[in-house]
Amino acid sequence: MDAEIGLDASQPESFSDVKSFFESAPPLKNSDSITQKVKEFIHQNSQFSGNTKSVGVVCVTSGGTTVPLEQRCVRYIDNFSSGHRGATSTEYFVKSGYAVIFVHRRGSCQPYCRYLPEDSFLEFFEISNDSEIQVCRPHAPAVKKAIKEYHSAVNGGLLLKLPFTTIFEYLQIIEVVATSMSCLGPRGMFYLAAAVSDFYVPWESMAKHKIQSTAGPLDMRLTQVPKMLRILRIEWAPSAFCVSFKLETDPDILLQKAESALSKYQMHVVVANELATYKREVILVTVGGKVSIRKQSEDADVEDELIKLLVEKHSEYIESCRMG
Ligand code: 9Z3
Repeated sequence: MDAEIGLDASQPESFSDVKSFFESAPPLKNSDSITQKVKEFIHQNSQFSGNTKSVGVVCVTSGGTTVPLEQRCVRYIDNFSSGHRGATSTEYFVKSGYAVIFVHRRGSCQPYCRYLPEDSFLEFFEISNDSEIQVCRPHAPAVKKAIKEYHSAVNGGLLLKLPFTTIFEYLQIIEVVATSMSCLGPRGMFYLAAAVSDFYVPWESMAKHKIQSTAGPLDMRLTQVPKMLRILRIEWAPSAFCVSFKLETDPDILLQKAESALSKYQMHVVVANELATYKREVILVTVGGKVSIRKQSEDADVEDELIKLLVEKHSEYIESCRMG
C-alpha cells in the first residue's frame, strides 16, 4: 500500500497536494454531526487525572478505502482488507482502558462480532414454540459475551464508530478526528491499520455517469493519493502518538520500507506485516529497534501482545512528554 513521494524532513511543508485533494473532494456528508459526535466523545474522555475514565483516546482505522471511478458510482477499485485487525485491536484497546474512535469501512468486521459467522443472525436465533425469537442454546454463551462486552464499551462511553467507504470520506474523517484530538496532546494515539488507497481519480476528472463499454477498452490515469501521515504529525495532531502499518508482499523489502516510513513520516511506531503471514506475525519497528510478535496458539490473537506493547510504549511517551 505504499507510494513514495520523497518528502524531505528539512523542507518547510506546504502540503499543497493534501490541500488540493481536500479542495476538490466531494464534501463529507453529515460533516457537522460527525464533528459534533467526535468533539463530545473526546470531551467526555479527556479527564485523565483523579477519577480517570480512560487512560487515553485512540483513533483506530480499519478496513479498505474504495476509489470510485464514476461520480454516480457504479464501479470502484477496492482492496482485500477485512477490517479484522482494526476490530480486534479495538477490543484490546478498550480492555486496556482506552476510549476508541473506530473509523471503519462500512460493512467490514466490527469489534465484538468477529467470531460470529456472516449469517450470524440466521444461525444464532430461532423461533420458539410460542413464536418468540430466542438464541439457539449452543451459541448462547458466545452471543451473550459479545452483546455484554459491546454494550459495556458503548454505554461506558469508550467506543465511537464512524463509517467510511471512499478514500474521500476516509481522509476527511481523519482530518476531523485528528484536529479534534489535538487537544489531548500526548494522550491521543493514532493506530492506522486501514488499507488506504494509493491512487485515485480526482473528482473533477471523474466521469459523471456510468462509463460506457461501447467506447472500447478503458484507459484511465490514476493520481497519487497524498500521504496524510506527515500532515497528521506536523499540523493536525502534532503531540499525538502515531502508529502506522506497512504491508508488503515481498519480505525482502518489508523492513526497509517500514524503517523508511518511520523516519519519513516521523511515526513513533511502524507495524510491519507481510501479506502471507499478517494474521499470525507482525514486526514492531521503532527507532530503538525491532520486536517480532507471533501468535502463540491457534486461539490467540496477535493483537493481544501487540496492543500490550503499544500501550507500554504510549505510556512511556506520555511520561517523556511530561518530563519535557
Ligand atoms: C495493514 O497492514 C493491516 O495490518 C492489514 C490488516 C490491512 C493487513 P485486515 O483488515 O488486514 O485484518 O484484513 N494495513 C496497511 C495500512 C496501509 O495501507 N498503510 C499505508 C502504507 O503501507 C500507510 S497509511 O503505505
